[in-house]
Amino acid sequence: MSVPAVSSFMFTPEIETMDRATLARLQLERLRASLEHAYAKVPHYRRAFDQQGVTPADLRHLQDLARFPFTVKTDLRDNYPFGLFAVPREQVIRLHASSGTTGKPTVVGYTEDDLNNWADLMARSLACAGVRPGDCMHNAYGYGLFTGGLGFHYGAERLKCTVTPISGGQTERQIALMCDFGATVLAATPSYALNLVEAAEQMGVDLASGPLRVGTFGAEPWSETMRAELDRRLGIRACDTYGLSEIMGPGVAMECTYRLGLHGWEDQFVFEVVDPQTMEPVAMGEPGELVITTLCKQALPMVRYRTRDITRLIDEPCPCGRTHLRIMRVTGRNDDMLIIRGVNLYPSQIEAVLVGFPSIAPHYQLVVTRQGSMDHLTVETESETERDEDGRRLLAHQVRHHLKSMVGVTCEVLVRAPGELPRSQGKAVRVKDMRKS
Ligand code: DLL
Repeated sequence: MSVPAVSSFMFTPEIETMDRATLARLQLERLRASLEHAYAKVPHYRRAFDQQGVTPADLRHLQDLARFPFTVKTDLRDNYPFGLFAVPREQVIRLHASSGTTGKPTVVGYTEDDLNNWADLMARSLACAGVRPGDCMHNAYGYGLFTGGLGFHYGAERLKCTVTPISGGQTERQIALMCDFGATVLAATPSYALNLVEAAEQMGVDLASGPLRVGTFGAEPWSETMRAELDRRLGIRACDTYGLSEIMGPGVAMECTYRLGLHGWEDQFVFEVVDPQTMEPVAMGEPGELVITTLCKQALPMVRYRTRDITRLIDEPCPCGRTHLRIMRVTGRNDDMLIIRGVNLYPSQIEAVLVGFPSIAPHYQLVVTRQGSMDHLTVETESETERDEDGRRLLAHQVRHHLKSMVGVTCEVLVRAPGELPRSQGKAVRVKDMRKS
């Protein structure tokens, strides 16, 4: 097999603090092998490279990657289920899939080396966030076709943590087990972590006074205000973790305890940020769409995958000493951006205003409708304690004003009674777009 297996590691200063020139040489060598592997084994890549008039031999410098074609989600769908695999199906020992809201799911596969490598990367990511061997991890990411549960599971085992494979749901039971087992690490989506905190408080359990120390939250956008809320109510340091199934799952990038952006593991991936309109690379530090190329994936190499995630890259040194580029917190996806009366808006901007607003519970859903030729936004949120309808109307009025002045958007606000909005069991559904129906 042309793509090398990567040796086992946990905390790897020789990789994570490698000087950038050596890192670039390693990337170039691995990128060549990965492009050759994709070109030789995947008809889709051969066709796409040929159409663009490039072959792997054209990659002389890392910058030459910009000459290669992008890969998009529909390429996976068009080649459903296994058409993008670069190894015979018999060598693929695990499948995951994401539930497409429309059409076919996207299927991803892993060889034994891929799984080994993923567990190593997850162990490294967890260590980066301050998790240590001997920690007790309560893993509330969903197990199954979603990559979150098993990704964190094998990474934590590799780091020699004790793992509770609880998955999502049965929230009250989860709290009892967290207390009984003395969980020190919580792995969950931030919206489910919030659901857990709230349920614990209702049960009279103060998780903040227990042994919980680290939160590794990701799989959906979340604001700094939400982070402060989770830190306080859980008594932890919450770190952001980023990944996507097409690239591997979780373990693509992770915050260190300084929390100044997520270290993107550049020995495994090449990160680019492009202008989503022109598709040209943007300058370092400028926002745009994140594009990722895998360097070591055997079963499913990905060349310039358009993530749709909006972020920026930072190449300044981090106080932790890691030299890998930092991916700034993903604020939203291209396709999640709402345009309401000419204002561009991500749900996480609304979240930042609602979380921490006095008397408002940090739960919300955005409903977009069309009224005539205008898009209309209704923000549904919840009062923490107010059951009286007039009281909630007054609160809605205040929230509406605050949103107008902070985000610049005119919208309707409905404040529901405590407990009325649906709670997240995994990834929260923040936007209900009724314009298409
Ligand atoms: O969400 C993998 C994952 C699991 C990441 C557990 C972190 C923790 P997908 O289901 O394929 O994979 O969804 C990937 O989720 O393109 C982003 O839009 C979003 N996303 C993931 N992590 C973050 C994050 C997993 N930290 C899609 N912040 C990505 C914002 C995130 N958005």
